[in-house]
Formats: sequence, C-alpha cells, structure tokens
Amino acid sequence: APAHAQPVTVGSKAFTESVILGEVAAGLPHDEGVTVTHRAQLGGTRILWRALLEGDIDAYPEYTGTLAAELLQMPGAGPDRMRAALDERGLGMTASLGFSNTYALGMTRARAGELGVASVSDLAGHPELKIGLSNEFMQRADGWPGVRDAYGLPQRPDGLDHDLAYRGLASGALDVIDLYTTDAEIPYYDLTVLEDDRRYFPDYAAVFLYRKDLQARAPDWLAALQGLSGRIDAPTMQRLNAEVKLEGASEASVAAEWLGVAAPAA
Ligand code: PBE
Repeated sequence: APAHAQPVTVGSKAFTESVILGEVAAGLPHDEGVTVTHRAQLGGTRILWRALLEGDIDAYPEYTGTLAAELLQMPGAGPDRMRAALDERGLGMTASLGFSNTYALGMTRARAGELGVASVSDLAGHPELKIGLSNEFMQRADGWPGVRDAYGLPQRPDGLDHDLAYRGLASGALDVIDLYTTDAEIPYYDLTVLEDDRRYFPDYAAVFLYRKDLQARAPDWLAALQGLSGRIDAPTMQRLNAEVKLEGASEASVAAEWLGVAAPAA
C-alpha cells in the first residue's frame, strides 16, 4: 500500500465518554484506502499522551484543562499557547467539540441539604465526611492535592474506581466524590454539584489531539475530525453517556447512532 494509506489509530481513556468519542472518531468518513481503528480504554491521561507522542496512536479525545495543567504543565494557558506547545511536538488540537467536562465535587442532594453544604468551602467545616476520589484525581496536579490546599480541606480521601464511587455515594458509604460534569449519574442519583467558590478548577473543553502528519496521511479523515467542533453540546454528551452507563447500550452503537443523525459530511 502507498505510504499515505497506513492505518489511522484512535485511542481513548478508560472511561465511558472517552470511549464514545473514540468510537465517533473511528466512524467518521475517511480517505479511500485508509482504515481507522480504535484502541479503546488504553489507560489514563498520561498513557494516552505518551502513546500520541510516540505515534502508537494518531488521535484521542482530551480536555483543555487537562492539557494545560497536567500534560503541558502550563496552567492557565490559553488555546494559542497550547497550540504552539503542541506544534513543537508535531501535534495539533481541534477546536472545542462544543462541551466541557469539568471536575467537580459532589454529594447527594439529601446529604448536602442535611449538612448545609453548598460549596467546596463548606466542606472545611466537616472533617468527618468520607471522601472517595478517582485514582487519577488523587494524583493529578489539578486534582486533590491542589483542591485540598486551595480550600484547606482536612479530610483524608480514599482512591477508587470512578464507577464504584457513585455506588458508594448512593449506598451512603461515601459522602463526597469527584464528579465529571457530563456524567449521566449526576441527574440519575440527584446529586448536588458543590460550587467551586474559589474557582479552583479550570475549564475542561473537550477537543481531539492529533498527530499533524495525518494531514498528509488521511486529510479527509482529519477534516472530518476537525468538523466535529461545536457539534456536541453538554446535554447531548450527558445523554450519550446515559445510554451507555444507565441503559446498557454499547459505546459503538451510541456513537453509530449519533453519527447517523449528526455526522458532518465527508
Ligand atoms: N475528566 C474530567 C477529564 C478532566 C476532567 C476526567 C473527563 C480528563 O482529563 O479526563
């Protein structure tokens, strides 16, 4: 096969939304002779980033706040600075897909109401609260160590799988967990998203990161990937997440359905 026809590989992180977005990308119209495959749930943020830098994958869904704070270590950097830093590495970034999926801390509405907790600051007065946090959040620059210091929080959280955290909250074993704001469970479990009153968390707009050599290898597919910008709003993403997490659909079928009604033209 000619050099331009080598396969394109999309990666995704090990959580539902990332896998859905990976399936969407893999299902986009592509160049004749090019195959697009999806390596789903490769791991956490740093694994995906490394795979992209090394060319093991060609694109994956990422979030601007994660890119700035965790991967480029340029907290607060705007899109132009991020693009310049990516460009030096042979990488590009699409414009926002149309939604943000931000970290937040959450409680059940009932528990928050009973304790009078509405903001992250309010947690400081309740050292007895049991906090369970996703493993990645426990360690990240923009995660627990920073939130704890910014708000002077006295609790000692446990790390756990993000999906298990919701069950812990529902059963009462946990009082507070980290949320991703497009999670389907937030309305399902009637959770209160605590106000980030010190504006600790950055914006986490969803984008795709990609290798710039795709421009030569698969220009039509890259154009379709860029065409996803502005096409998925937060309610839509939360609904797609719900179809997988709450209704048992596969990520592939949810992505195919979305592509069927909303796909950008080739
Ligand atoms: N998240 C929520 C992001 C950051 C905020 C887990 C979806 C991520 O980096 O994967």
